[in-house]
Amino acid sequence: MSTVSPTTLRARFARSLSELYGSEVPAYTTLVEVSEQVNAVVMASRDDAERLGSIERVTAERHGAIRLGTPEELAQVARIFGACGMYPVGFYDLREATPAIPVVSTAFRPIDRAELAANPFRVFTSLLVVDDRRFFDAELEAELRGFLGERTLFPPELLELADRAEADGGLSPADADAFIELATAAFALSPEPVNREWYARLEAISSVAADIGGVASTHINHLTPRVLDIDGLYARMTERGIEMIDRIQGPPRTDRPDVLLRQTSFRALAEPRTFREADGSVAAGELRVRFGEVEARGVALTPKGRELYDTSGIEAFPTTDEELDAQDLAYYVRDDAGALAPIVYEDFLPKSAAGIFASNLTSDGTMDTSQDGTARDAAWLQGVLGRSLHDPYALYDAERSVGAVH
Ligand code: OOG
Ligand code: NI
Repeated sequence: MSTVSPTTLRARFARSLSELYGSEVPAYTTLVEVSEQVNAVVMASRDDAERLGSIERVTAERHGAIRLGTPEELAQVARIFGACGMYPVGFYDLREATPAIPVVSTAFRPIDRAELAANPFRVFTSLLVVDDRRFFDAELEAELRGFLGERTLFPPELLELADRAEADGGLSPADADAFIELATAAFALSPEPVNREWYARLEAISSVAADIGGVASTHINHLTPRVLDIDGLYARMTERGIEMIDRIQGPPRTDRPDVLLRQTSFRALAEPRTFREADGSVAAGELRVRFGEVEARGVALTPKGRELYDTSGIEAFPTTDEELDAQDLAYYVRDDAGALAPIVYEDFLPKSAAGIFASNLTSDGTMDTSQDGTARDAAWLQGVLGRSLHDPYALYDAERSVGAVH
């Protein structure tokens, strides 16, 4: 019997989530359509339109964002993504952002170039830091732990299928169907009533804390298509009357080679949700927690290039691939003809992520800055995951040292 490979599971999972999210957030479908139009214009007008990835890759390319409450939930989702050939890469501490968000994050993604080319689906995954005293006092921490400890985000059957896929390098067609269905359903917006008082208490501290700890399930927060011209996309969405956040996050537009990642977003319309009131009655209401985002990707910067970007900005960069390579500012390999081929940036930017989180907050929340934050780092996250947490630079370095692309 034929086996459905992790690569196929990943491509199917990305498509299935895209269908789900499109049915839940219609503006997402508009964003995907406009992205495809913009990509068609770029393909028709630029000879080097595919220098940062084939049009097939870019058209299918999505990143999702999810938010979890406990280390156990994070370890479970790592098994589900592992089944799809997606591994944790990078550590992001969003508590260092302004406004501070009480989460630490990683991104699950394929790590080899061939897998990225086949389908680069990645998911920015955040974990609430319930014991950070700047946000949650001891009593609220205990209540949060109690609430989160009682919920089950991922059914046992889904986790068993995920483990089987990882152990056997894939699933039978029938198991693959079941896996995709269960994995997609785990990220659907739940019709379960939200406890109004509990949600409001958390929301006063952080809307992200309320989105995570105020409800008994998780959901896809956003699903982001990739465009080849984000300025063109921004203009077209604005023309259609969709209000975008006021700027594009990441490097500004320049004539230089595109580097890192540029992103922009719009706030989703209020979504209807049901609430359970203090007297036990159920009432209709709405929440605005999910939004639309789009991104454009450029060449990955080396640690030296990243340092230059963080301290001096993009205008300090040389204007050609040759110079970027010669000064060891960005990652390239040589193709068979000896020409430089960019290694695409496959990760996220903490400042942009903070801006994306912030664009979607109803308030800055509250924080007790007289308290110390709880220490969290990559080693801690790796312990929670129970599997290697990859360092993005190590992956880019390895790719460059392997050499030529064919
Ligand atoms: C994640 C925000 C970060 C990005 O693209 O930088 C992010 C979230 O809102 O959960 O998705
Ligand atoms: Ni995002």
